[in-house]
Amino acid sequence: MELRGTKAPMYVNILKLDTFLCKHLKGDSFNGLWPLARNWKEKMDVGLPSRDRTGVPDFVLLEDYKSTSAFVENLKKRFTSNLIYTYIGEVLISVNPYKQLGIYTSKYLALYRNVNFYELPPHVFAIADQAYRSMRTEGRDQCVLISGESGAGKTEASKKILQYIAANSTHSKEIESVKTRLLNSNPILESFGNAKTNRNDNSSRFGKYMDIQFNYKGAPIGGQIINFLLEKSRVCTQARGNRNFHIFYQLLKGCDKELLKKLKLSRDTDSFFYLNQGQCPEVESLDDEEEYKNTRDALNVCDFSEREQECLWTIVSATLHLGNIGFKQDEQKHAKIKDDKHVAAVAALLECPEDMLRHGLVNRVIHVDGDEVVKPFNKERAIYARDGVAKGIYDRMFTWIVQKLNKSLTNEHEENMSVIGLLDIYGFEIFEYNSFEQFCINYCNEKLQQIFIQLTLKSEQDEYMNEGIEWEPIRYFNNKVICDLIESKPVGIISIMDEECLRPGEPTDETFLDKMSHTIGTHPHYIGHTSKADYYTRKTMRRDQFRLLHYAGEVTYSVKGFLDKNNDQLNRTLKEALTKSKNLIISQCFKPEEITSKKRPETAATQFKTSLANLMEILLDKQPSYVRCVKPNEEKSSKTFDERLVRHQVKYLGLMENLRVRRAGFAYRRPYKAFLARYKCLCPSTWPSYAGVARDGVHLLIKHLEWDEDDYRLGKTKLFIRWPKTLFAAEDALHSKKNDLAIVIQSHIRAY
Ligand code: AD9
Ligand code: MG
Repeated sequence: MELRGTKAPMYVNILKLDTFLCKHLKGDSFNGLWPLARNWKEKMDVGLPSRDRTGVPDFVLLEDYKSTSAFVENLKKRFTSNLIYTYIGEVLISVNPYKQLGIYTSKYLALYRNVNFYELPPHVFAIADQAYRSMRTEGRDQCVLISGESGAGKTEASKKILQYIAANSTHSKEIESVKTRLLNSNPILESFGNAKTNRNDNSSRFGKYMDIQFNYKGAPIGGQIINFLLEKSRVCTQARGNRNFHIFYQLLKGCDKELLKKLKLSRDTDSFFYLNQGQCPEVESLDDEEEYKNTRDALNVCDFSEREQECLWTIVSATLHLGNIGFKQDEQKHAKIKDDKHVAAVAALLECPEDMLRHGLVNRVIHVDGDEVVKPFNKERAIYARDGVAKGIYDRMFTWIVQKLNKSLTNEHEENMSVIGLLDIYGFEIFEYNSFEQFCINYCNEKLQQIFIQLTLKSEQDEYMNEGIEWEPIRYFNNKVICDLIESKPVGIISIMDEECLRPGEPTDETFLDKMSHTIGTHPHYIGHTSKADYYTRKTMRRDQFRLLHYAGEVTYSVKGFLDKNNDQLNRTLKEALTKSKNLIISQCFKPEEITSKKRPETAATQFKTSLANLMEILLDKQPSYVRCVKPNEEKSSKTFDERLVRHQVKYLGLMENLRVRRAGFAYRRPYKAFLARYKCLCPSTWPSYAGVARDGVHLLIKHLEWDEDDYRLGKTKLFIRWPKTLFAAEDALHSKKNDLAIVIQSHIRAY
């Protein structure tokens, strides 16, 4: 609205008018964006021809809302019209366009600022704006949960939300530095935690939850990141078409000659075993050399000192040298180190005792009655020990980086702050071969689905009940039963696995599988060899497999490696060598207490379970928004919409269930006071103010607007509107009213 800028002599009066308008028309029709909103709304009106081509922007408007085919068809229409966003009520569905659409520019950032949710086409910025405004106006912490399968666009969505918040939150010089750090934490984490996979050139191989903290003025003052379960096996092995974490290639391609020499490296990625297995040194969409510069810049912005950066490079380089340590085997099948050069390089780079490292790579030392007994490894176990060190140092370095970022993002001044959390976590995974990693990832998705159910489906029903609105309970599948199967004690899968890991004797993956069959073999969501599964099901499973009926579908896991991965133990001698390291980061990551402590460290699955339980507590405390990301095809193409693939995702994201509940109820609801404040000018009895109870005022207003009885319900504290179109009619009426008022203003101005 230009009025604020208008000069005296009308200044005082215009200001009065301005205040008058702001007070009585809390809204935004003067922001010059109305035509856009109007176009959008026209498209939403049932029966308009454009709807056939571009689909509906909110699934609640879908006539055949129970049909998955109609749902997928609508997504397809929108995808082919470059409309990648669609709502289910307030849940945003986003389909990866695999091309730049020009919808994240400063123009769009301004467009969505302070505009009510339903007034503009669906967009991830609308979600960000709503979260930000609810945090400010209602004073409630928010979180945005972003889910979807690998390559569906989760990380991009989380970056857009951060971009929106950085651009549209309060500004000041001091705040700018916080914003820059928040934005720069992303390239650092992506360099060390993302990798090229067959599904995504920039796949996040860790889960991430990030809190953005705000002061009472709504300015970002700090942040905190929690990382989950880095896929550390990638450090040592990559399937064909996959790469190791980006940082390895960035360092080799981008660092100067001097550093390269110091790190005893060559630029040839193929000369490193940890880099050449995927046979994919280059990725078209990635410029490793350029990214190295970006990573260094970001490290500088986030307060990583020169020395700390150097330590990071030595660890990355030591990891590569570890991978090149080969072993041979003598007649007694004892492993011998083949190439001393690389052991020496690792010891020199990590500044730890070479003899200890050498000894630990080929021997296990056990303590029997106070005596040390040395047991030589065979070649296979030596490789396992070597890979254990590589995974251990890389994984702990990653956690160290997160902690360092948290220090850089710590807000030291303010205590009373509000928070918006962003969760970007791996989606459900069903591969041909599923192992411990998929088990953890899918367990995580079960927990998130549970929270989704708890917070949306259930709270939706609860709200109707609390508001005293008649409501036919909707039946939905509660996946708690599967979460319990995995995590309950003492007969959940994790518990059984832990018990087997700790058991004296010779526990193996097979004994673990047997134990599961005995204890949970009859569970309705577990299928093992001795359970009562039908003949066909069992025939399709190998002896080393078990199957879980997840909410998203069946997944068959191979138990191979479960116990080792869960134990996650580094050979004691090697760990001791690392505790003696003079490398700044390694010495912080491997503390001597770890060796001396009698307490057994928690298993990987139990640690993961605890971190998920903490995450659930954090999320349950906040008001959630959802972005559900969908991948249109497996080819990373902007042209193909694979209906089968999308249908599958619609199913496992629980979108049909979500729509069913939303559609069974009311698309829109607002507290009486807020509703009246916005629309009171539409009724002579409530304008310019209404002295009575807000609920009665709204009732008068609705009567005046002649709404159909069935289109709304009056709850205890809120008005419920069944269809968005009812709301749009009110918005249109409001718009014409504001136009009339604008004319009045103009005439006031002229009169001066
Ligand atoms: V994974 O589980 O981390 O493997 P994500 O995070 O779901 O996965 P990501 O956000 O990385 O997927 O998106 C994959 C690629 O799709 C990006 O690198 C972009 O090239 C592309 N993409 C995703 N979203 C958009 C978008 N809104 N606009 C344009 C996009 N391209
Ligand atoms: Mg990602």
